[in-house]
Parts: sequence; C-alpha cells; structure tokens
Amino acid sequence: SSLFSKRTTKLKHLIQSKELEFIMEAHNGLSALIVQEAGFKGIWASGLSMSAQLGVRDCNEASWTQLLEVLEFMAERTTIPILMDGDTGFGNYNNARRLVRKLEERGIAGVCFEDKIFPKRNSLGDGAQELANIQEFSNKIKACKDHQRDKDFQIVARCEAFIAGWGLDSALERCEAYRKAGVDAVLIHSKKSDFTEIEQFLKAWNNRLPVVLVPTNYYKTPTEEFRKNNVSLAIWANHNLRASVKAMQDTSKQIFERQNLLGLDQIASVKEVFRLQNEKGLEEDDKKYL
Ligand code: SPV
Ligand code: MG
Repeated sequence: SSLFSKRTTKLKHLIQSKELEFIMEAHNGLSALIVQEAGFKGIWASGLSMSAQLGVRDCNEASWTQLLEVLEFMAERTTIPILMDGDTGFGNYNNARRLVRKLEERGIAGVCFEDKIFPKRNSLGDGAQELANIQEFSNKIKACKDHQRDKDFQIVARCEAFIAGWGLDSALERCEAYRKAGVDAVLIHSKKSDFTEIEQFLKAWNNRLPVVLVPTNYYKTPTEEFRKNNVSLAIWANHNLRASVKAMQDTSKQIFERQNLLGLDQIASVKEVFRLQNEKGLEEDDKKYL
C-alpha cells in the first residue's frame, strides 16, 4: 500500500493480506498521532477507550455523534487508517448504514459492528450479554455493505457468541451467516485468559474470511500462535488509555501530596506537547500569512 493510496484501501490491505498485522488503540487526536508516530499501520478507535476518556461507561452513554467528533480529530491528525469500534451500530440496519456514510465522510476507513443488542455492555465485564438475532444482524451487515460509497471501506462483523457463553457451533453458525451477508472480515472475541476457544474457532473456520482478534484477556498467548493460525489482524485494544490513566493518577497524587512540581521527570515536556500539536507549522504559516 503506497503512501498515496486511500485510507480505506490501506485498511483493506491490512485486513485482506495474508500477513498478520497489528493496530493500536487511540481515543483522541493526540493519542492517534502517538500511535502513528510509534510506527503502527492502523488505529483502533476503541469504544471502551473513547467512552472512558469522556468519563462515561462503555454502554452507549456517549452518543454516536459525540463519537464522530472524537473520530474527526483522530482523522485530522493522522494519515494511517482508523477502524472504528461501532458497537451494535446504534440501532437497527438503518442507523448502522447511516453511520457508515458519516464515517466515510470523515475519512474513517472501516467499522466493526458486534452482534449484540443496543445499548451494548462491554464484553470483558461480568454482566449478562444478549446476542442479536442472526438474521437481523446479517441484514444489518448487508444494508451497510450495500450503502457504503467507497468499495474499499471495511466492515468487520464481530461475533460475541463466546462472550455470551455460547459454544463453538454458535460462533461458527453466526460467522458463516455474516460471511454470506457480505462482510469483509470477522472478529471473534473471547474473555478467557487462554487461547483454546479462539484456536478451536480458527481451525474450524479454516480461513473462510480474514479473522480479527482482540487478545486483551489472553495476552499471554505468544504472538507467533496468531501467525501460525492465520490470524489477519490483532488489536491492542485499550493500552494507551490504561497507560494514561495510571500516569495521570500517579502525577496528580504526587503533585497534590507534595504541593510542588519537583521530581516529575517522567512527564513529557511542554516543548514535546507543542511538537505534537504542530506549533511549528503555525509559526511558519504566520510568517507567510500574518
Ligand atoms: C473496545 O476496545 O472497546 C472493544 C474491545 O470493543 S473489548 O473492550 O474487549 O470489548
Ligand atoms: Mg468496544
């Protein structure tokens, strides 16, 4: 994928290529730029992280237009593709397909929809999880594929069968229905700490479509296992959010307790913040235009 190809085309290559690829979570313009500067070829706009940075729960408390605003800043500061965590699509097929168009208009390269009921609950929590009707969700996928304007825009169907406590047969049946509905890839999720149920799925699935994984809970699985099992894309789903939470807690606590700003060597300099904001670009433009 060349520097000049569209972001949708770049995401398509990341997902459709035989190689295992990685995308990293971001949740605002700044973290998106940081992910790109680290070398990642794509960004996961995590629903958990975008809602958490707004201080609300990951159960559709933030509206879809509020998330669009966040995504717009992320797209503005980056050139790599962004895959949005679109949850359940914020309603039925009509709401989901309208979101697809709005994402295309804002330079977002793809969206992932999960087969649950609106309002969704985060998959890693303890609460009960209700799955969407297979036919209804398949039609939602089909409506979105029919409605997208850019043929390379990627739609990922995320199967929550394991999360909801159903077995391999249910996961396979659902993913096969979403494949037939025309989806570009499937994401199979698990909250187990080991790789067994995912590995069983991958073997049975047998590369019918590219597979995306989110190894948040089974993070001890060697990455080589994903490669061996022909995984297409691994998502490091929430680690910038979690890193920033810890850093902000430690920093706030230290400054509160000491009532001074000494010994804060681990924080970024103001100069570095200016660099990330591209202050220099404005200084140069001021010389031309002011
Ligand atoms: C997210 O990052 O918001 C996800 C992945 O959907 S999970 O939190 O595991 O549900
Ligand atoms: Mg999510």
